[in-house]
Amino acid sequence: MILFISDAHLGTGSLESQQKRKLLLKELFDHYAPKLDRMVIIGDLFDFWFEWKHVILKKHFQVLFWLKELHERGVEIHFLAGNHDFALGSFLAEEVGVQVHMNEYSFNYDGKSFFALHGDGLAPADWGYRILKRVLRSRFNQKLYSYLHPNWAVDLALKSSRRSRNYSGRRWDIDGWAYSEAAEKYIRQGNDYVLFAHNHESILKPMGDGIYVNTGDWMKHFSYAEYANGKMELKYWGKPFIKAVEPSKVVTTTP
Ligand SMILES: [Mn+2]
Repeated sequence: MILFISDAHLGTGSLESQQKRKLLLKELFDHYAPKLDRMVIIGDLFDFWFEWKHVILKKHFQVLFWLKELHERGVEIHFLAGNHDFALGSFLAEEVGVQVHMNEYSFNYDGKSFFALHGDGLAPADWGYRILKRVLRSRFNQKLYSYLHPNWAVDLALKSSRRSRNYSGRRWDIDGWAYSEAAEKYIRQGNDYVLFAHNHESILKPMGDGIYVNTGDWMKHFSYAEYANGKMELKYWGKPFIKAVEPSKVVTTTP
């Protein structure tokens, strides 16, 4: 059995909502641990990740510990870079035991082929972001950033992550087709299952000879995909945070 999950954006939101999201993740991990072969985290598990030579972010300790536990129980864990947690260093692989993928992760399982990618920058209109992505991901700039003191380097990053979410939160309805189109392309190339994340929309859609899945998020939807016995399913782990809000206060989903 494989589980696909993404976009929990841990480290953002009120402390109460962060704690609840973490505990729900723990519930999910405990529920699936005995039967799970593999877990694929399709990016943005953390709203921000950076590791200095001797320092990591303490607020993610709990979740990292649970991931390590899962790994020790025999689950193969794959961690794909998102646009919020792309600065993946050696800590995750060496200390937590997860396998890190900076871009896509494709693999075969039970005779089927899977292609997973966070999907930031997929939409053609995102050309500006694609340039920014190269800047953010450059080794040189990450080195420079690492010279900042963590106390305020992290605050700075969280501020800019909030800004990027406000900025990009507007266009998802327009860009949805770009994801479908990209999924179709990868299915035509022979993948049975194409999985994207990033736009916080939970989708499972048959396409040609394959299936396109978007794992949605763990902020609003608490959705994930489960693959077992030749079947892919989109599931929801309860919906504890969906409250009725006045239309003027509806918050756009936050990629
Ligand atoms: Mn994202």
